[in-house]
Amino acid sequence: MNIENNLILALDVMNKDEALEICEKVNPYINTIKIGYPLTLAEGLEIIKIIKEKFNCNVICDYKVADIDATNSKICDLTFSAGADAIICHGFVGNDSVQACLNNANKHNKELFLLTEMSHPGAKMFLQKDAEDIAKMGVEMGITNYVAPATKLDRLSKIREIVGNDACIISPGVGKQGGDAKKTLEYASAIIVGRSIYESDNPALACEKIIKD
Ligand code: NUP
Repeated sequence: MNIENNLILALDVMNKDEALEICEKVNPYINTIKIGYPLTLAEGLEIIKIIKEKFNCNVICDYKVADIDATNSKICDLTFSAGADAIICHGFVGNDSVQACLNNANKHNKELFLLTEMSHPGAKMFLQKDAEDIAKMGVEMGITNYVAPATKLDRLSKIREIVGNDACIISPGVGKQGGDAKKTLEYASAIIVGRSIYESDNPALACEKIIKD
């Protein structure tokens, strides 16, 4: 996936008009939009095509798919059929569940991102201890796209070491969660930024600042 300026917008607003207004403002800087449950539950899966058709951008669906294989497959099928270019799945559920997502992404000729470790403080409680094994599992499965935290650079660099330099790592946690764009990009292929852009009085300027940083 070609990610302009190595910057992905996390569009976690909860209404279509607001979402489109922000997309319009950041359009000169951003060609990859990540949507998640907030916008999808508010507006339905149709929002994927609406955004794609209006802005000709990549849409990554951050649905953190984490169920048994059969259910994962259905979730991916609906998401890709709705037009998504990529979906994010959890790794802690194990290789059969992840394989179902991978198979479905391949069937649709779309991409899968494997979430290894999360960026929030609570990730230390359970997920952190298994994150390296999750990344190793991804490599064994032939997965080339990962999500890893901008808030813990030591962990991000460890995951980069495991998945190798050719893999694509997208990294959330820059800005509001405390991560630094420039330092994160020493290890990550692209950063994911939400609130620091969409809550800004001037989302375009916020993008510009992040890119120039
Ligand atoms: O570990 C993760 N941390 C994280 O923040 C995995 C994620 N997918 N995210 C998502 O990235 C989160 O749900 C939100 O959509 C975005 C970060 O947004 P913000 O903190 O920049 O507002």
